[in-house]
Amino acid sequence: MVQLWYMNSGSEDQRLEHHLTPPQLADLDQINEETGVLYWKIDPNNDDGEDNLDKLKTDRGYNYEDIMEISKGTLPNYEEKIKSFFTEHIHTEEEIRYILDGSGYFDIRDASDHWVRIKVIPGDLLVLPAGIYHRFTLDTNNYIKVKRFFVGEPVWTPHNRPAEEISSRKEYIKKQQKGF
Ligand code: KMT
Ligand code: NI
Repeated sequence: MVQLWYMNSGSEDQRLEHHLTPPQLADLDQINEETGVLYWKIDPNNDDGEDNLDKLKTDRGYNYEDIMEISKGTLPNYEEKIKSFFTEHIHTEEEIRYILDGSGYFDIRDASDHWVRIKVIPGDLLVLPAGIYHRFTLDTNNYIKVKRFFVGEPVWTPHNRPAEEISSRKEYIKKQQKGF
Protein backbone atom coordinates (compact mmCIF):
# COMPACT_ATOMS: atom_id res chain seq x y z
CA MET A 1 0.00 0.00 0.00
CA VAL A 2 1.21 3.47 -0.87
CA GLN A 3 2.22 5.41 2.22
CA LEU A 4 1.20 9.01 2.71
CA TRP A 5 1.29 11.22 5.76
CA TYR A 6 0.90 14.76 7.06
CA MET A 7 4.25 16.50 7.36
CA ASN A 8 5.95 18.39 10.12
CA SER A 9 7.34 21.74 9.08
CA GLY A 10 10.84 21.20 10.50
CA SER A 11 13.80 22.52 8.57
CA GLU A 12 15.78 19.26 8.68
CA ASP A 13 17.00 17.61 5.48
CA GLN A 14 14.14 17.50 2.92
CA ARG A 15 15.07 13.86 2.18
CA LEU A 16 13.99 12.70 5.65
CA GLU A 17 10.43 11.52 6.33
CA HIS A 18 9.19 14.58 8.22
CA HIS A 19 6.50 12.68 10.13
CA LEU A 20 4.41 14.52 12.70
CA THR A 21 4.82 13.37 16.33
CA PRO A 22 3.06 11.01 16.65
CA PRO A 23 2.87 10.14 12.94
CA GLN A 24 -0.42 10.97 11.28
CA LEU A 25 -1.10 8.91 8.18
CA ALA A 26 -3.34 10.26 5.42
CA ASP A 27 -6.05 8.27 3.66
CA LEU A 28 -5.63 7.82 -0.09
CA ASP A 29 -9.37 7.91 -0.86
CA GLN A 30 -9.86 11.05 1.17
CA ILE A 31 -6.86 12.71 -0.46
CA ASN A 32 -8.21 11.74 -3.87
CA GLU A 33 -11.59 13.30 -3.01
CA GLU A 34 -10.19 16.55 -1.71
CA THR A 35 -7.26 17.07 -4.11
CA GLY A 36 -8.04 15.10 -7.27
CA VAL A 37 -4.70 13.24 -7.01
CA LEU A 38 -4.88 9.81 -8.68
CA TYR A 39 -2.87 6.73 -7.83
CA TRP A 40 -2.50 3.25 -9.33
CA LYS A 41 -0.19 0.37 -8.56
CA ILE A 42 0.99 -1.20 -11.81
CA ASP A 43 3.52 -4.04 -11.71
CA PRO A 44 5.83 -3.56 -14.71
CA ASN A 45 7.03 -7.17 -14.44
CA ASN A 46 3.84 -8.96 -15.43
CA ASP A 47 1.61 -8.99 -18.50
CA ASP A 48 -1.41 -7.68 -16.61
CA GLY A 49 0.68 -4.71 -15.56
CA GLU A 50 1.62 -3.93 -19.14
CA ASP A 51 -2.01 -4.26 -20.25
CA ASN A 52 -3.18 -2.00 -17.43
CA LEU A 53 -0.59 0.62 -18.30
CA ASP A 54 -1.55 0.49 -22.00
CA LYS A 55 -5.22 0.85 -21.10
CA LEU A 56 -4.53 3.79 -18.83
CA LYS A 57 -2.47 5.50 -21.55
CA THR A 58 -5.29 5.03 -24.05
CA ASP A 59 -8.05 6.07 -21.65
CA ARG A 60 -6.27 9.23 -20.57
CA GLY A 61 -4.72 10.12 -23.94
CA TYR A 62 -1.09 9.86 -22.82
CA ASN A 63 0.66 9.84 -26.19
CA TYR A 64 4.08 11.13 -25.10
CA GLU A 65 6.49 9.40 -22.72
CA ASP A 66 10.11 9.63 -21.73
CA ILE A 67 12.34 8.42 -18.91
CA MET A 68 14.09 10.62 -16.38
CA GLU A 69 16.75 9.36 -14.00
CA ILE A 70 17.34 11.65 -11.06
CA SER A 71 20.72 11.17 -9.41
CA LYS A 72 23.89 13.20 -9.21
CA GLY A 73 25.56 11.47 -12.15
CA THR A 74 22.60 11.16 -14.52
CA LEU A 75 20.69 14.44 -14.40
CA PRO A 76 22.26 17.50 -16.04
CA ASN A 77 22.24 20.56 -13.73
CA TYR A 78 21.43 18.23 -10.83
CA GLU A 79 21.68 20.72 -7.94
CA GLU A 80 19.63 23.35 -9.74
CA LYS A 81 16.93 20.81 -10.74
CA ILE A 82 16.72 19.34 -7.25
CA LYS A 83 16.15 22.84 -5.91
CA SER A 84 13.48 23.69 -8.45
CA PHE A 85 11.63 20.35 -7.95
CA PHE A 86 11.38 21.13 -4.23
CA THR A 87 10.16 24.70 -4.76
CA GLU A 88 6.37 24.67 -4.38
CA HIS A 89 4.83 25.01 -7.84
CA ILE A 90 2.00 24.14 -10.23
CA HIS A 91 1.87 23.21 -13.92
CA THR A 92 -0.60 24.03 -16.67
CA GLU A 93 -1.18 20.29 -17.25
CA GLU A 94 -1.22 17.05 -15.24
CA GLU A 95 2.06 15.76 -13.80
CA ILE A 96 2.10 12.00 -14.49
CA ARG A 97 4.90 9.90 -13.05
CA TYR A 98 5.35 6.11 -13.17
CA ILE A 99 8.14 4.92 -10.88
CA LEU A 100 10.50 2.39 -12.48
CA ASP A 101 13.29 2.26 -9.91
CA GLY A 102 14.44 3.97 -6.72
CA SER A 103 12.13 6.05 -4.54
CA GLY A 104 11.23 9.59 -3.53
CA TYR A 105 8.58 11.87 -2.09
CA PHE A 106 5.88 13.89 -3.82
CA ASP A 107 4.46 16.50 -1.44
CA ILE A 108 1.02 17.85 -2.26
CA ARG A 109 -1.19 20.42 -0.56
CA ASP A 110 -4.46 19.06 0.83
CA ALA A 111 -7.71 21.06 0.85
CA SER A 112 -6.63 22.82 4.06
CA ASP A 113 -3.27 23.75 2.52
CA HIS A 114 -1.36 21.25 4.68
CA TRP A 115 1.50 19.26 3.18
CA VAL A 116 0.86 15.56 2.56
CA ARG A 117 3.97 13.52 1.73
CA ILE A 118 3.49 10.60 -0.68
CA LYS A 119 6.27 8.02 -0.71
CA VAL A 120 6.68 6.54 -4.19
CA ILE A 121 8.40 3.25 -5.06
CA PRO A 122 8.58 1.11 -8.24
CA GLY A 123 5.16 0.30 -9.71
CA ASP A 124 3.51 3.47 -8.35
CA LEU A 125 1.76 5.66 -10.88
CA LEU A 126 0.82 9.09 -9.62
CA VAL A 127 -1.20 11.76 -11.40
CA LEU A 128 -1.12 15.25 -9.95
CA PRO A 129 -3.90 17.36 -11.47
CA ALA A 130 -3.07 20.58 -13.33
CA GLY A 131 -3.00 23.48 -10.90
CA ILE A 132 -2.28 21.58 -7.66
CA TYR A 133 0.54 23.00 -5.53
CA HIS A 134 3.23 20.35 -5.09
CA ARG A 135 6.96 19.64 -4.90
CA PHE A 136 9.27 16.64 -5.21
CA THR A 137 12.36 15.44 -3.39
CA LEU A 138 14.59 12.42 -3.50
CA ASP A 139 14.75 10.47 -0.22
CA THR A 140 17.99 9.36 1.46
CA ASN A 141 18.55 6.75 -1.29
CA ASN A 142 19.28 9.68 -3.61
CA TYR A 143 17.95 7.92 -6.69
CA ILE A 144 14.75 7.61 -8.68
CA LYS A 145 13.96 6.56 -12.24
CA VAL A 146 10.56 7.61 -13.55
CA LYS A 147 8.58 7.45 -16.74
CA ARG A 148 6.89 10.75 -17.54
CA PHE A 149 3.70 10.78 -19.57
CA PHE A 150 2.01 13.69 -21.29
CA VAL A 151 -0.93 14.48 -23.55
CA GLY A 152 0.53 16.10 -26.68
CA GLU A 153 3.66 18.25 -26.71
CA PRO A 154 5.15 18.17 -23.22
CA VAL A 155 5.39 21.34 -21.15
CA TRP A 156 7.36 20.88 -17.93
CA THR A 157 7.45 24.54 -16.86
CA PRO A 158 6.87 25.04 -13.14
CA HIS A 159 4.98 28.13 -11.96
CA ASN A 160 6.12 28.80 -8.44
CA ARG A 161 3.69 29.74 -5.71
CA PRO A 162 1.97 32.20 -5.71
CA ALA A 163 0.51 31.27 -9.11
CA GLU A 164 -3.13 32.24 -8.53
CA GLU A 165 -3.33 34.09 -11.87
CA ILE A 166 -2.52 30.96 -13.92
CA SER A 167 -5.68 29.56 -15.50
CA SER A 168 -4.91 25.94 -14.52
CA ARG A 169 -4.88 27.12 -10.89
CA LYS A 170 -8.23 28.88 -11.29
CA GLU A 171 -9.70 25.76 -12.92
CA TYR A 172 -8.28 23.56 -10.18
CA ILE A 173 -9.90 25.65 -7.44
CA LYS A 174 -13.25 25.51 -9.26
CA LYS A 175 -13.05 21.72 -9.57
CA GLN A 176 -12.05 21.40 -5.94
CA GLN A 177 -15.06 23.45 -4.83
CA LYS A 178 -17.41 21.39 -7.02
CA GLY A 179 -15.83 18.07 -6.04
CA PHE A 180 -13.54 16.21 -8.43
C1 KMT B 1 8.04 18.20 -11.10
O1 KMT B 1 7.67 18.94 -11.98
O2 KMT B 1 7.66 18.39 -9.93
C2 KMT B 1 8.90 17.06 -11.40
O3 KMT B 1 9.08 16.74 -12.53
C3 KMT B 1 9.50 16.34 -10.27
C4 KMT B 1 10.45 15.28 -10.67
S1 KMT B 1 9.67 13.76 -11.15
C5 KMT B 1 10.31 12.53 -10.08
NI1 NI C 1 5.87 19.53 -10.76
